[in-house]
Amino acid sequence: MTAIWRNTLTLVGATTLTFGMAHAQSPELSDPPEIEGEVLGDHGSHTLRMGIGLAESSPQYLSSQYFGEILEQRTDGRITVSVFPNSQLGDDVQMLEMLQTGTLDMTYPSSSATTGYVEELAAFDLPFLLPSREAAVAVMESDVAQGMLDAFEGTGLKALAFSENGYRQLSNSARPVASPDDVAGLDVRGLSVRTMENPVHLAIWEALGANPTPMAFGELFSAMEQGVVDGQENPWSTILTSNFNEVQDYGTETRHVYTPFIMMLSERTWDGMAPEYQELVQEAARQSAEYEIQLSAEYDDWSRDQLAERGMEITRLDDEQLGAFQDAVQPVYEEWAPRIGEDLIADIQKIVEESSN
Ligand code: KDG
Repeated sequence: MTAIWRNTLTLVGATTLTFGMAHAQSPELSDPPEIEGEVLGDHGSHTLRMGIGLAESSPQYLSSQYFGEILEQRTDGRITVSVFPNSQLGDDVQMLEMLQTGTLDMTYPSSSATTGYVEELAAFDLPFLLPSREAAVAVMESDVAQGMLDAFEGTGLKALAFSENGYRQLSNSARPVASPDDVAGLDVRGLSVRTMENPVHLAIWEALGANPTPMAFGELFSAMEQGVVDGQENPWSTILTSNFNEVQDYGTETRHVYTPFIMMLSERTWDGMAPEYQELVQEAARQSAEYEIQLSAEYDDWSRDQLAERGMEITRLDDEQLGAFQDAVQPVYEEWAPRIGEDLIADIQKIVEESSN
């Protein structure tokens, strides 16, 4: 199995020809950690189908393959995982519903798509709350975050682990953006920006003067291609691995929100597994989440530079410019902090502070 996995990485790491120019498809990626631990006894067979929105070259897909490798190796092939990329099986919201009804085993949404189940998760949608990846990881590893995962109990969803979607950046097809005024367009109309189906994200883009449109990720490429929306916001790695640069000329490093992913299993599937298998699935989810965060970090700045090489005009903001975005989104805190919970936000801010000491 390890050999197959390494082949996959080699393929992903290979270069292909795009418009006559050679572009690397991925940065130098760390190998997945060795799979350790004994092979478990026979508790029946499970084929887990997992749907995700992102592409085969994404850290999410690669680490989900590793998750499958762990399960396969530790059960002598009795548990296998098939990962369906590119929203083939639906978007985050639909796939969560499929997990509840038991028509799909697994999905791996942004936390932002799950706030209808566990409201506290909307804390992660607050703009500029998590200033560094280290701080974000400290929060995701905290008891506060574990409490959010536990709160899914009874929803039909088993939340296994947090990992990294990442810092979201603005891209658009209309103009370079270096300020909220560029988003709002003083002499021209404001940018229409696709957001995830999440009210805090809508509030952010309204505060910035855009015309936000919630939309499923799987519909986004063609919506941008057809000019239904001017832009969107996602981590650089998603913009690159989903080829958004083919329809988006401008990128701005706004880092306005750090979004986690949550690996999810249908509670029905979970309940149908022997306790020993449940423990293994939980452990494999944590191991693959750690690997996903590592891959995502390796992809992040590299993806931005690749996008620039492929012709996207990238605007990086200095402190003053970033400050203008931070000031403009203050109304989001005023509206949402009391609803999400001031105490919860204070707890998260404390973890952030401690992580930078
Ligand atoms: O697999 C995850 C994707 O479906 C989605 O969460 C990506 O951040 C995302 C978005 O903007 O919808």
